[in-house]
Amino acid sequence: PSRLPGFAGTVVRFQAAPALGARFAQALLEMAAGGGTTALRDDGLEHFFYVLEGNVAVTAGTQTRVLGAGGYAFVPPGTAYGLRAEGDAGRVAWVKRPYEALPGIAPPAARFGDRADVPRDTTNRPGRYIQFLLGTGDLAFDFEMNLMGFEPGSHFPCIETHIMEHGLLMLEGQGNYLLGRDWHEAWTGDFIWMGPFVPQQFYCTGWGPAAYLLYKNVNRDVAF
Ligand code: UGY
Ligand code: MN
Repeated sequence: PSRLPGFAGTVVRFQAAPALGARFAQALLEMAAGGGTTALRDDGLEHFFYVLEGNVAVTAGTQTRVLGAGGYAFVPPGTAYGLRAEGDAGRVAWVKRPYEALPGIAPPAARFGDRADVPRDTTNRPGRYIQFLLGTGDLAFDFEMNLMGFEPGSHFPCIETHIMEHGLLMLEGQGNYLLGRDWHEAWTGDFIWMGPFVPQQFYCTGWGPAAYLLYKNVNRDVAF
C-alpha cells in the first residue's frame, strides 16, 4: 500500500507503472468514508476512474457526479480532478497516462458513464461480449477502456498478440489466462499487466460469467 500527498483517508495500491515497463499507470484506490483527494489536482495527465464499490463523487473540471459501482469517468489531460467517498468506503480503479496529442485533433472532452448503460457487442462473439466504455475508433482517444464478458466455457477464438499493452482487472468470475506460454488461474480482484506482443488467451471457467476491465492503448503510431 502507498499513501500519496494530496489524498486523505486513501490507500493507493499501484498495479502497473512505468517502473514495470508499462507506458501507463494503474492503481486501486481504497478510500475510507469521506476519504479522497484533499483538493482538486491537475498533473497534466489524462485519467480514467472506475468505481468498484461505494458511492464516489468524481470531479472532472467543472463537473462533479456521484458514481456508484460500475460508474466511470474520463478526465482529459490538463483538467483538474477530485474524488471523495460519500457515505461509505469506496474502491476505485485508476488509470493515468500522458496524452499523446495528434496535430489537428483536439483531446476528448470529459465524460461520465455507467457500465449498465453501455451496449454489449456480441457480434461474432459466441458466449462473449465487449463494452466500449469510452467508445472505439475515435482518434481523439489514445486508449480504450473496455469490459470483456464471458459465459462459462467461452473463450477467444485464437491466441492473440499485438503491439498494444493491457492492464486487466478481474471484476467478476474466474478463468484461465494464457500469458506467453504459461496458463494462470485468474480470480475476481486479480490484476494482470500484459506488455506489447505478449501472446494472450482467456478461457472462462467456474459456474458463473466472468468479466474484466481492460486498458488498451490505441490509435497512435510507433515511437522511435
Ligand atoms: O481487445 C483486446 O486486445 C482483447 N481481446 N484482449 C484481451 O482481452 N486480452
Ligand atoms: Mn488483447
